[in-house]
Amino acid sequence: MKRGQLISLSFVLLCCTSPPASPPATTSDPAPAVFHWPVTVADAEAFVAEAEEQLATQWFETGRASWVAANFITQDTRGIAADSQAELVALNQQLAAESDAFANLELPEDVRRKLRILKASLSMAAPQDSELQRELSEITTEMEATYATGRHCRPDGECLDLTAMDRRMAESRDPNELLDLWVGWREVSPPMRGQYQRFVAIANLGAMDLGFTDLGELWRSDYDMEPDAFTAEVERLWKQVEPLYEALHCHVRARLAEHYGPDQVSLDEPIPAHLLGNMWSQTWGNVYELVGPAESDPGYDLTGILRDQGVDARGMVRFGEGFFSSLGFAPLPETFWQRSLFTQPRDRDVVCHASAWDIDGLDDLRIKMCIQITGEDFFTVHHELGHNYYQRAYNQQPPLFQGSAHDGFHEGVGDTIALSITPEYLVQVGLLDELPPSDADLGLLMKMALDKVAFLAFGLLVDQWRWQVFSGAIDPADYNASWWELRERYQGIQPPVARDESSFDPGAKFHIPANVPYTRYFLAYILQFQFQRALCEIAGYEGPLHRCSIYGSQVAGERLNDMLELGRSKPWPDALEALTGQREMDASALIEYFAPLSAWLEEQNTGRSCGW
Ligand code: X8Z
Ligand code: ZN
Repeated sequence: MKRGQLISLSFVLLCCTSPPASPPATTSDPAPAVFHWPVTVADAEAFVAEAEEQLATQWFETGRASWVAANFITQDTRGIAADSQAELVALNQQLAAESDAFANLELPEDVRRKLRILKASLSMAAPQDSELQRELSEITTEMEATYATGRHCRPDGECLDLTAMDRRMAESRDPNELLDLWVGWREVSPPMRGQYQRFVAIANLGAMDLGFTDLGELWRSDYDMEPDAFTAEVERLWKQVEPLYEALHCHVRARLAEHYGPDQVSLDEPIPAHLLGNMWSQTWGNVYELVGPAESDPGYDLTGILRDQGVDARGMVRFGEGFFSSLGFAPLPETFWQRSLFTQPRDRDVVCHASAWDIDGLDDLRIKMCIQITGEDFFTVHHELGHNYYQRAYNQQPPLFQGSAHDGFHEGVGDTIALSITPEYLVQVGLLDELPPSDADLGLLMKMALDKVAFLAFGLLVDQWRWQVFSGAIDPADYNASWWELRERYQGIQPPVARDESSFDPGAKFHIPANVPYTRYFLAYILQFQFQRALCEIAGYEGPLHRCSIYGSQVAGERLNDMLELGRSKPWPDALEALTGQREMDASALIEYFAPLSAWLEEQNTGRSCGW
């Protein structure tokens, strides 16, 4: 989502999905709407129709400018993108303010819903002052460019970008090298600290102009419920999964302590953040070989298979497309293959963080990703394609309903499909010769838990931090300390070296400089198991949830499409019900999926002292 990533309407943007848009119909007129008092239902309908046309035009423009800026990072492309984003912010803000004129009218439900979306789906708001709008756009485009062009030069003189550092973090087991990479990447973010503080101040003013207390409340207002109820909902879901997270943490810490020794990992302290195989310790699958059950190895390694078979970046995307086709979705348009970026260019900087784009609100779909030939990126390719297929499924909706039921749905679709990448599926598509023995299940489940269960704590805490930053509960003088308090409280990790306020470690994670809300991923990591359980039932699968693949099930594809094509035309519980029959988000499918592993972890952890 690009077009909206830094911008406002979140349906436009979903980190990684771009704002929908239609090709420009007419040149829009930014002059404020004038209504005669008293306003009527017909005025409201006309206002919404005009707003949709103006927004669609601007999304299209800003989408193209942002695409070019992310694919060719230069001073000029940045300036052009910032100009265009400032225009979009101004338009959003103006329309959202004007929509207040209809607040007291009895309106048809779809009009009322569109007016609400106009206000609450901004990921960034700006006051109605063109200087401040421009400043806000410049800050966000510059922070994102700083992140995307960051480099770290190692003691041996070699300079690495984030893609290369990610790879080394995944593969290296040398604590000194890991520490150098971990500290080195965090040198990219101190220059963002002042910019971020200013960003918060301006964006909060914009949110207040719209009647919210701060930007965090605006973000929490886009879930078809009161913002406080949403906060409680997130907490409820976390409580469902917290015991499983703690059990996994306990086991992983014990095994890392065996490998690295008590000098590096202490059994009653948080785990040092550089030892978990990921720059942000957000997924731990890369340390599988250090912590997996010795007696139950999965017997295959997807990275090795892809490399042995000579599958390249495009080939990985073709596998993803093939999966969706097997469910009955139409193939991706030819322009997708022509316009997407699949590999990191050697001669220029691009924003490598993976994203999916919808440029025209019809079928100009693209992904932008510096694909590495790894099992991890095979999953991320499916994640991105999930955004594109969702975007296409709702392209018949009017512009303000082109978006997901809520942002966690957008993030969860591709991941749901990727849950079907089971050994059976890999055999079916010729990536694996024979099925591993069924006693390999524990190993497969552990690998999955290291990515999916470990992520939950990180997925939660990023916005716990931002919500408090936006509300003022966290003072700018404590940005870094408060970040590490939350990292310790939720994830049970600690920085490998002392950190202080000369650093700005939150800025070393893409979604902070790019201003992409993060609770969506926490929700997606729960929803994807709920979606998968429903799809497996629909496909007629019987057996343990973790062995189910819906590959080839057209009936499952149809039901998935029923949910996707609704876009955001209905409250999200309606969309959830269309697929699962349930109206509440619920982690019981995730718990069921990992049940065999939970039992094993409980045995392993007997006699260990867990917690931190
Ligand atoms: O940012 C992403 C996607 C694009 S929406 C690659 N993800 C989060 C992250 O990388 O931090 C997917 C999982 C979490
Ligand atoms: Zn995504």
